[in-house]
Amino acid sequence: MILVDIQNDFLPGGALAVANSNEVIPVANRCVPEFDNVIVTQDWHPPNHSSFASNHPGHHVGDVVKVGDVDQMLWPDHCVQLCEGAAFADALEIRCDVAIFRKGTDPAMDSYSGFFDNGHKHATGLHEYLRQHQITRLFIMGLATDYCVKYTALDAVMLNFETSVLIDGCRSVSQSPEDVKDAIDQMQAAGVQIIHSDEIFS
Ligand code: VGL
Ligand code: ZN
Repeated sequence: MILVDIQNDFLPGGALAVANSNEVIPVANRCVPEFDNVIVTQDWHPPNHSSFASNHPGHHVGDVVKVGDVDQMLWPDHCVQLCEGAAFADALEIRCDVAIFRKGTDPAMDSYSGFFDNGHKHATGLHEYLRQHQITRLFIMGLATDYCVKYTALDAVMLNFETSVLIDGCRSVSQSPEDVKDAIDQMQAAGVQIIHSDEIFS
């Protein structure tokens, strides 16, 4: 199971708060004991990261700029390396030896997916880790449905993993139902199974 970015800055009160995101924590805590392998991704940006609007004078949060040849949505400063906002949610019950894959560490390139940066140039090591552990089936949940969950799930099916997203364990940045449906449709069209976490208890 892959828990995507369940970090303080994405929780209510955080720098990039996702509405109702705290509700994913009990879902994660209920599911985690069912899996032999639990992996977490961690958004982990340097202070000069190119996804921060503060690093683009004259631009604002929500603007889209070109960084190299990649479109970059601008965000508030969030998940800065070693800061409290980048820490995992206190209430998240994960073992201290859980496998952590950090992403967004290159100042010049954002990384929504837990597998690759947005330019698909650098791998985080997650694919290699899954191969080494002979894992072929993935269950993904976390934050946010329309960004890091979506891109992680899309890369997972592209890499031929049998991939399910536990949708009740996800919350989205966008509060527009059309945007959420669009993210879900994109995942399903690519071959991601969208399921409820209850379906893993059988
Ligand atoms: C995320 C925006 C910026 C996410 C991370 O975890 O979905 N979204 N950085
Ligand atoms: Zn980020």
